[in-house]
Amino acid sequence: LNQRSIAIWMTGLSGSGKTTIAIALEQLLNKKGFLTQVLDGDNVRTGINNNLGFCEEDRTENIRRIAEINKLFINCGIITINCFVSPTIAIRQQAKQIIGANDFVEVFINTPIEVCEKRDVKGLYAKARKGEIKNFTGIDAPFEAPETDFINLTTADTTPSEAARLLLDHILTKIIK
Ligand code: GGZ
Repeated sequence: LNQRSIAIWMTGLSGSGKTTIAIALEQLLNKKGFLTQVLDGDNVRTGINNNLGFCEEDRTENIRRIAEINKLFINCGIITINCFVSPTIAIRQQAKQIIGANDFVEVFINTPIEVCEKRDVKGLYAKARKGEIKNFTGIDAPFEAPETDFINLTTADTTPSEAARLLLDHILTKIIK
């Protein structure tokens, strides 16, 4: 294999654009011949983590298991692209510690909550405002933005494919052997 594998760890609010950027990045990487695996709620919370909810303890266990899954992919040379809210500094620190700081690139998908709420792709913000969903990140559960050692991507003024390009430029030197 002509690649060094790492975990790309995207954090951000629901609807911030994590998965959209991940898929765009995956296509760019695949075109260059890199093997990738996108991990997000749709393929992890529906399966291996389907016994977990959104209280702090369950989120921590969600991210712990995901970090362990990351190690398996990295071990066989596949670049992982993670799309999890992972709302606190402590929860992301846990992931970084399990995966190893050398193989961990943190990316903040920095979309203001007003924009996420306006998009409301899944109608979850409306439900959270009505109290039909409790513990919703940004509404009645915390989100802590990264403070150090992260790549900042904005989406209000950048298209997903532009964001993916910028991200690719950041990681290319890390993944070429
Ligand atoms: C946050 C929630 C919640 C609550 C359901 N809080 O936009 P989505 O739908 O697809 O992304 C959100 C996803 C968050 O799951 P994660 O595994 O990324 O969260 S964490 O890292 O905190 O464990 C959203 C949906 O699940 N969702 N309820 N209460 N997001």
